[in-house]
Amino acid sequence: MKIYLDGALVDSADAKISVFDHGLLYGDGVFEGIRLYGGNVFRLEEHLERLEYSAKAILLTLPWTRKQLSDAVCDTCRANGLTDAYIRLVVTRGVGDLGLSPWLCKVPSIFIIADKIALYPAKYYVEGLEIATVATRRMNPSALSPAIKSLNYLNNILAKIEARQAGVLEAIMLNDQGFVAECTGDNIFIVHKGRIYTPAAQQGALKGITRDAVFDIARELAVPMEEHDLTRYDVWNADEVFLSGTGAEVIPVVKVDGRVIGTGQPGPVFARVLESFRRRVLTEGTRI
Ligand code: PXG
Repeated sequence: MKIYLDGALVDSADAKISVFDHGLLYGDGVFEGIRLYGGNVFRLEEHLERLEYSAKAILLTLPWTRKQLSDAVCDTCRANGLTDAYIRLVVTRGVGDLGLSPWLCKVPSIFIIADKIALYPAKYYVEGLEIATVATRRMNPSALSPAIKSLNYLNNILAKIEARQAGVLEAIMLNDQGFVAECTGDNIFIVHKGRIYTPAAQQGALKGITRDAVFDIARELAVPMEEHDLTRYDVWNADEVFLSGTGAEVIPVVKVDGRVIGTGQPGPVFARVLESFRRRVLTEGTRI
Protein backbone atom coordinates (compact mmCIF):
# COMPACT_ATOMS: atom_id res chain seq x y z
CA MET A 1 0.00 0.00 0.00
CA LYS A 2 1.22 3.48 -0.91
CA ILE A 3 0.76 6.30 1.58
CA TYR A 4 0.97 9.96 0.67
CA LEU A 5 3.35 11.56 3.17
CA ASP A 6 4.54 15.16 2.93
CA GLY A 7 4.59 15.32 -0.83
CA ALA A 8 5.66 11.79 -1.75
CA LEU A 9 3.99 8.42 -2.17
CA VAL A 10 5.83 5.95 0.06
CA ASP A 11 5.36 2.32 1.04
CA SER A 12 3.24 1.91 4.17
CA ALA A 13 6.28 0.40 5.97
CA ASP A 14 8.13 3.67 5.37
CA ALA A 15 5.22 5.95 6.25
CA LYS A 16 6.40 7.12 9.65
CA ILE A 17 6.06 10.30 11.63
CA SER A 18 8.13 11.54 14.54
CA VAL A 19 7.28 10.89 18.20
CA PHE A 20 7.80 14.66 18.56
CA ASP A 21 4.92 15.43 16.20
CA HIS A 22 2.34 17.43 18.17
CA GLY A 23 -0.40 15.57 16.35
CA LEU A 24 0.66 12.57 18.39
CA LEU A 25 1.82 14.33 21.55
CA TYR A 26 -1.26 16.53 21.95
CA GLY A 27 -3.80 15.54 19.32
CA ASP A 28 -2.92 18.87 17.70
CA GLY A 29 -4.12 18.55 14.13
CA VAL A 30 -7.14 18.08 11.91
CA PHE A 31 -8.43 15.38 9.61
CA GLU A 32 -11.06 14.32 7.12
CA GLY A 33 -12.62 10.94 6.41
CA ILE A 34 -13.58 10.80 2.72
CA ARG A 35 -15.04 8.12 0.43
CA LEU A 36 -14.21 7.04 -3.08
CA TYR A 37 -17.12 5.46 -4.99
CA GLY A 38 -16.55 3.97 -8.44
CA GLY A 39 -13.65 6.33 -9.12
CA ASN A 40 -15.51 9.37 -7.76
CA VAL A 41 -14.29 11.09 -4.59
CA PHE A 42 -17.61 12.02 -3.01
CA ARG A 43 -17.88 15.75 -2.33
CA LEU A 44 -14.11 16.18 -2.17
CA GLU A 45 -14.27 19.98 -2.41
CA GLU A 46 -16.63 20.10 0.56
CA HIS A 47 -14.32 17.88 2.61
CA LEU A 48 -11.32 20.07 1.75
CA GLU A 49 -13.27 23.18 2.63
CA ARG A 50 -14.14 21.70 6.04
CA LEU A 51 -10.47 20.76 6.50
CA GLU A 52 -9.50 24.37 5.80
CA TYR A 53 -12.11 25.62 8.25
CA SER A 54 -10.95 23.17 10.95
CA ALA A 55 -7.34 24.25 10.38
CA LYS A 56 -8.26 27.92 10.53
CA ALA A 57 -10.14 27.37 13.78
CA ILE A 58 -7.00 25.95 15.41
CA LEU A 59 -4.71 28.58 13.82
CA LEU A 60 -2.94 26.02 11.68
CA THR A 61 -1.93 27.58 8.37
CA LEU A 62 -2.15 25.01 5.61
CA PRO A 63 0.82 25.49 3.27
CA TRP A 64 -1.02 23.69 0.42
CA THR A 65 -3.52 25.01 -2.08
CA ARG A 66 -6.94 23.37 -2.48
CA LYS A 67 -5.73 22.02 -5.84
CA GLN A 68 -2.61 20.47 -4.31
CA LEU A 69 -4.73 18.77 -1.64
CA SER A 70 -7.23 17.55 -4.19
CA ASP A 71 -4.48 16.19 -6.45
CA ALA A 72 -2.79 14.49 -3.50
CA VAL A 73 -6.05 12.68 -2.59
CA CYS A 74 -6.62 11.55 -6.19
CA ASP A 75 -2.97 10.53 -6.66
CA THR A 76 -3.13 8.38 -3.52
CA CYS A 77 -6.21 6.57 -4.78
CA ARG A 78 -4.70 6.01 -8.22
CA ALA A 79 -1.35 4.83 -6.81
CA ASN A 80 -3.21 2.09 -4.93
CA GLY A 81 -5.34 1.08 -7.90
CA LEU A 82 -8.50 1.82 -5.95
CA THR A 83 -11.94 2.68 -7.29
CA ASP A 84 -13.77 2.31 -3.97
CA ALA A 85 -12.05 3.28 -0.77
CA TYR A 86 -12.05 5.00 2.54
CA ILE A 87 -9.64 7.94 2.50
CA ARG A 88 -8.16 9.40 5.65
CA LEU A 89 -6.46 12.77 5.20
CA VAL A 90 -4.57 13.92 8.30
CA VAL A 91 -2.76 17.20 8.94
CA THR A 92 -0.65 17.40 12.08
CA ARG A 93 0.87 20.48 13.68
CA GLY A 94 4.24 18.91 12.91
CA VAL A 95 7.43 18.24 14.80
CA GLY A 96 8.26 20.46 17.78
CA ASP A 97 9.85 20.35 21.19
CA LEU A 98 7.93 19.06 24.18
CA GLY A 99 5.46 21.65 25.40
CA LEU A 100 2.01 22.58 24.17
CA SER A 101 3.06 25.67 22.24
CA PRO A 102 2.14 25.13 18.60
CA TRP A 103 4.63 27.79 17.49
CA LEU A 104 7.37 25.29 18.41
CA CYS A 105 6.26 23.36 15.32
CA LYS A 106 7.60 24.97 12.18
CA VAL A 107 6.11 22.76 9.45
CA PRO A 108 2.80 20.87 9.47
CA SER A 109 2.78 17.29 8.21
CA ILE A 110 0.21 15.75 5.92
CA PHE A 111 -0.51 12.12 5.21
CA ILE A 112 -3.24 10.40 3.24
CA ILE A 113 -4.25 6.77 3.60
CA ALA A 114 -6.60 5.20 1.04
CA ASP A 115 -7.76 1.81 2.19
CA LYS A 116 -10.56 -0.70 1.94
CA ILE A 117 -13.80 0.31 3.56
CA ALA A 118 -14.90 -1.10 6.91
CA LEU A 119 -18.66 -0.76 6.70
CA TYR A 120 -21.39 -1.73 9.08
CA PRO A 121 -22.42 -5.27 8.06
CA ALA A 122 -24.89 -5.15 5.14
CA LYS A 123 -27.74 -6.62 7.21
CA TYR A 124 -28.06 -3.40 9.24
CA TYR A 125 -28.98 -1.43 6.12
CA VAL A 126 -31.89 -3.84 5.67
CA GLU A 127 -32.85 -4.56 9.27
CA GLY A 128 -31.75 -1.34 10.98
CA LEU A 129 -29.46 -0.61 13.91
CA GLU A 130 -30.11 -0.57 17.61
CA ILE A 131 -28.47 2.39 19.36
CA ALA A 132 -28.49 3.81 22.88
CA THR A 133 -27.93 7.12 24.64
CA VAL A 134 -24.73 7.15 26.67
CA ALA A 135 -23.68 9.13 29.74
CA THR A 136 -20.71 10.86 28.07
CA ARG A 137 -21.91 14.26 26.88
CA ARG A 138 -20.77 15.94 23.68
CA MET A 139 -18.26 18.56 24.73
CA ASN A 140 -19.41 22.10 25.25
CA PRO A 141 -18.65 24.29 22.20
CA SER A 142 -17.21 26.93 24.52
CA ALA A 143 -14.52 24.41 25.52
CA LEU A 144 -13.81 23.03 22.05
CA SER A 145 -16.12 23.43 19.09
CA PRO A 146 -17.45 20.05 17.94
CA ALA A 147 -17.45 21.54 14.44
CA ILE A 148 -13.65 21.25 14.39
CA LYS A 149 -12.66 17.84 13.05
CA SER A 150 -9.57 17.68 15.21
CA LEU A 151 -7.32 14.80 16.17
CA ASN A 152 -8.88 14.89 19.66
CA TYR A 153 -11.56 12.20 19.43
CA LEU A 154 -11.51 10.95 23.02
CA ASN A 155 -14.93 12.46 23.71
CA ASN A 156 -16.41 10.31 20.95
CA ILE A 157 -14.24 7.31 21.73
CA LEU A 158 -15.44 7.22 25.34
CA ALA A 159 -19.03 7.32 24.08
CA LYS A 160 -18.26 4.54 21.59
CA ILE A 161 -16.90 2.39 24.43
CA GLU A 162 -20.10 2.98 26.39
CA ALA A 163 -22.16 1.95 23.36
CA ARG A 164 -20.23 -1.27 23.10
CA GLN A 165 -20.64 -1.91 26.82
CA ALA A 166 -24.38 -1.45 26.31
CA GLY A 167 -24.27 -4.03 23.49
CA VAL A 168 -25.07 -1.61 20.64
CA LEU A 169 -22.99 -0.35 17.72
CA GLU A 170 -23.55 3.39 17.97
CA ALA A 171 -24.30 5.90 20.75
CA ILE A 172 -26.47 8.99 20.93
CA MET A 173 -24.52 11.80 22.58
CA LEU A 174 -26.44 14.60 24.30
CA ASN A 175 -25.07 18.10 24.71
CA ASP A 176 -24.58 19.56 28.17
CA GLN A 177 -28.17 20.85 28.15
CA GLY A 178 -29.52 17.39 27.50
CA PHE A 179 -30.49 17.92 23.85
CA VAL A 180 -29.49 15.34 21.27
CA ALA A 181 -26.23 16.39 19.57
CA GLU A 182 -25.17 13.53 17.31
CA CYS A 183 -23.68 10.03 17.43
CA THR A 184 -19.99 9.24 17.89
CA GLY A 185 -19.19 9.33 14.16
CA ASP A 186 -22.56 10.01 12.57
CA ASN A 187 -25.23 12.70 12.45
CA ILE A 188 -28.75 11.76 13.52
CA PHE A 189 -32.13 12.43 11.89
CA ILE A 190 -35.69 11.72 12.88
CA VAL A 191 -38.75 11.56 10.67
CA HIS A 192 -41.98 12.73 12.30
CA LYS A 193 -45.30 13.17 10.48
CA GLY A 194 -43.56 13.41 7.12
CA ARG A 195 -40.86 15.90 8.10
CA ILE A 196 -37.15 15.29 8.72
CA TYR A 197 -35.49 16.92 11.73
CA THR A 198 -31.82 17.01 12.71
CA PRO A 199 -30.01 18.89 15.48
CA ALA A 200 -28.30 22.15 14.51
CA ALA A 201 -24.52 22.37 14.60
CA GLN A 202 -24.88 24.74 17.58
CA GLN A 203 -26.31 21.81 19.55
CA GLY A 204 -23.02 19.97 19.19
CA ALA A 205 -23.33 18.29 15.81
CA LEU A 206 -20.49 18.17 13.31
CA LYS A 207 -21.57 19.76 10.03
CA GLY A 208 -21.42 16.41 8.28
CA ILE A 209 -20.79 16.28 4.56
CA THR A 210 -23.25 13.38 4.37
CA ARG A 211 -25.68 15.44 6.49
CA ASP A 212 -25.47 18.18 3.84
CA ALA A 213 -26.24 15.56 1.22
CA VAL A 214 -29.33 14.53 3.20
CA PHE A 215 -30.56 18.15 3.10
CA ASP A 216 -30.13 18.11 -0.69
CA ILE A 217 -31.88 14.76 -0.96
CA ALA A 218 -34.82 15.96 1.15
CA ARG A 219 -35.19 18.91 -1.23
CA GLU A 220 -35.08 16.56 -4.22
CA LEU A 221 -37.71 14.31 -2.64
CA ALA A 222 -39.81 17.29 -1.55
CA VAL A 223 -39.72 16.08 2.05
CA PRO A 224 -39.65 19.11 4.40
CA MET A 225 -36.48 19.11 6.48
CA GLU A 226 -35.23 21.43 9.18
CA GLU A 227 -32.75 21.79 12.00
CA HIS A 228 -34.53 21.46 15.33
CA ASP A 229 -33.67 20.88 18.98
CA LEU A 230 -34.36 17.23 19.74
CA THR A 231 -34.82 15.47 23.06
CA ARG A 232 -34.56 11.75 23.67
CA TYR A 233 -38.38 11.74 23.90
CA ASP A 234 -38.56 13.11 20.34
CA VAL A 235 -36.27 10.36 19.12
CA TRP A 236 -38.19 7.58 20.91
CA ASN A 237 -41.47 8.79 19.42
CA ALA A 238 -40.22 9.36 15.88
CA ASP A 239 -41.75 7.45 12.99
CA GLU A 240 -38.24 6.80 11.65
CA VAL A 241 -34.69 7.41 12.79
CA PHE A 242 -31.57 7.25 10.66
CA LEU A 243 -27.90 8.23 10.80
CA SER A 244 -25.50 9.66 8.25
CA GLY A 245 -21.72 9.67 8.01
CA THR A 246 -18.91 9.08 5.58
CA GLY A 247 -18.29 5.63 7.05
CA ALA A 248 -21.92 4.63 7.65
CA GLU A 249 -23.39 6.41 4.59
CA VAL A 250 -27.09 6.56 5.56
CA ILE A 251 -28.24 3.80 7.86
CA PRO A 252 -31.60 3.14 9.51
CA VAL A 253 -32.16 2.86 13.28
CA VAL A 254 -35.02 0.73 14.58
CA LYS A 255 -34.43 0.70 18.33
CA VAL A 256 -33.25 3.47 20.66
CA ASP A 257 -32.76 2.97 24.41
CA GLY A 258 -34.86 -0.19 24.22
CA ARG A 259 -37.78 1.64 22.52
CA VAL A 260 -38.88 0.29 19.15
CA ILE A 261 -38.93 3.10 16.56
CA GLY A 262 -42.08 3.26 14.42
CA THR A 263 -42.91 -0.14 13.04
CA GLY A 264 -39.52 -1.57 14.04
CA GLN A 265 -38.53 -1.71 10.37
CA PRO A 266 -36.57 0.83 8.30
CA GLY A 267 -39.17 3.34 7.10
CA PRO A 268 -40.29 4.59 3.69
CA VAL A 269 -38.64 8.01 3.96
CA PHE A 270 -35.31 6.36 4.78
CA ALA A 271 -35.68 4.01 1.81
CA ARG A 272 -36.06 6.97 -0.55
CA VAL A 273 -33.13 8.81 1.05
CA LEU A 274 -30.91 5.73 0.69
CA GLU A 275 -31.89 5.25 -2.94
CA SER A 276 -31.02 8.86 -3.78
CA PHE A 277 -27.80 8.74 -1.77
CA ARG A 278 -26.56 5.62 -3.58
CA ARG A 279 -27.17 7.40 -6.89
CA ARG A 280 -25.46 10.63 -5.86
CA VAL A 281 -22.23 9.10 -4.55
CA LEU A 282 -21.25 8.10 -8.08
CA THR A 283 -21.56 11.57 -9.57
CA GLU A 284 -21.21 14.29 -6.92
CA GLY A 285 -17.54 14.97 -6.46
CA THR A 286 -14.21 14.63 -8.20
CA ARG A 287 -13.15 11.92 -10.67
CA ILE A 288 -9.73 10.55 -9.79
N1 PXG B 1 -20.16 13.45 13.65
C1 PXG B 1 -18.90 13.16 14.00
C2 PXG B 1 -18.44 13.39 15.38
C3 PXG B 1 -18.03 12.65 13.02
O1 PXG B 1 -16.77 12.36 13.35
C4 PXG B 1 -19.82 12.73 11.42
C5 PXG B 1 -20.63 13.25 12.40
C6 PXG B 1 -20.37 12.58 10.02
O2 PXG B 1 -19.77 13.54 9.16
P1 PXG B 1 -19.50 13.23 7.62
O3 PXG B 1 -18.84 14.45 7.13
O4 PXG B 1 -18.60 12.02 7.56
O5 PXG B 1 -20.82 12.98 7.01
C7 PXG B 1 -18.50 12.42 11.72
C8 PXG B 1 -17.61 11.86 10.68
C9 PXG B 1 -14.39 6.69 11.18
C10 PXG B 1 -15.01 7.83 10.49
O6 PXG B 1 -13.31 6.30 10.76
C11 PXG B 1 -15.66 8.82 11.20
C12 PXG B 1 -16.19 9.89 10.51
C13 PXG B 1 -16.11 9.95 9.17
C14 PXG B 1 -15.47 8.94 8.49
C15 PXG B 1 -14.91 7.87 9.16
O7 PXG B 1 -14.98 6.19 12.13
N2 PXG B 1 -16.82 10.83 11.23
